Amino acid sequence: MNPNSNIFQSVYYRTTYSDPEGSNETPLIAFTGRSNAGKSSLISALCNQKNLARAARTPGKTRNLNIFEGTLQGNPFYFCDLPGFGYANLPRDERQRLGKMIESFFLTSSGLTMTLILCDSARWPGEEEAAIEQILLEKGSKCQWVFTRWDRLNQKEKARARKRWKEMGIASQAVAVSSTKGTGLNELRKRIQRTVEDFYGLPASTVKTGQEPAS
Ligand SMILES: Nc1nc2c(ncn2[C@@H]2O[C@H](COP(=O)(O)OP(=O)(O)O)[C@@H](O)[C@H]2O)c(=O)[nH]1
Ligand SMILES: [Mg+2]
Repeated sequence: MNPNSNIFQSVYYRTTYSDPEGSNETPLIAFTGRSNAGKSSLISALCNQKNLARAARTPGKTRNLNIFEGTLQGNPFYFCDLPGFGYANLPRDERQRLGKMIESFFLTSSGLTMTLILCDSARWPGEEEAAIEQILLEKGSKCQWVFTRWDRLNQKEKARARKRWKEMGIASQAVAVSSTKGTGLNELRKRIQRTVEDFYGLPASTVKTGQEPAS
């Protein structure tokens, strides 16, 4: 096997759901965060496919759940690109509809196995992110903090961000990523892969994921 191959290379766009329904037979990995947090870019970068989530890349345009499918040793898994919350330019009704949809997704989606909460590294997580984390904690569902656009921060800002994660008690689980530079992507791939392997009761993979660019 090519040592640089990655299971996410074969992920493809499957469908758009306007109504979040899940099946507990297939693990679903959700990507959530504010509009513009970098969800679509991260899905494309993780999968080494520049345009994978492009349809959903105009801010505020991802108003449905975009589902992507991949397989691990023949076992399917889904990625779900959720609509971004906090998009100020949307009409109130539409914002409320989206808020309800996201909440109902987290409350009812039965296949939900892991949720990546994306937050721009230049911001602190706010009420919305905390509310999602709370729902996941109550459900006992896995939560992964991802701090995006890490390439935009200088050393001082990076140190400040790391300090803040410690204060929040999430330092050990937070992963800083740059979809443009590739920072953190292998670490995240490993964590997602492990989660899918666990779901199917597979032994942990020994596939090499390659060198991580320095952060
Ligand atoms: N510098 C930098 N820009 C990024 C990165 N990830 C996303 N962006 C930019 O941030 C904007 C929002 O990204 P997008 O993936 O559409 O966010 P979404 O609304 O959460 O899906 C786009 O202009 C991206 O090009 C990153 O890692 N580094
Ligand atoms: Mg998007």
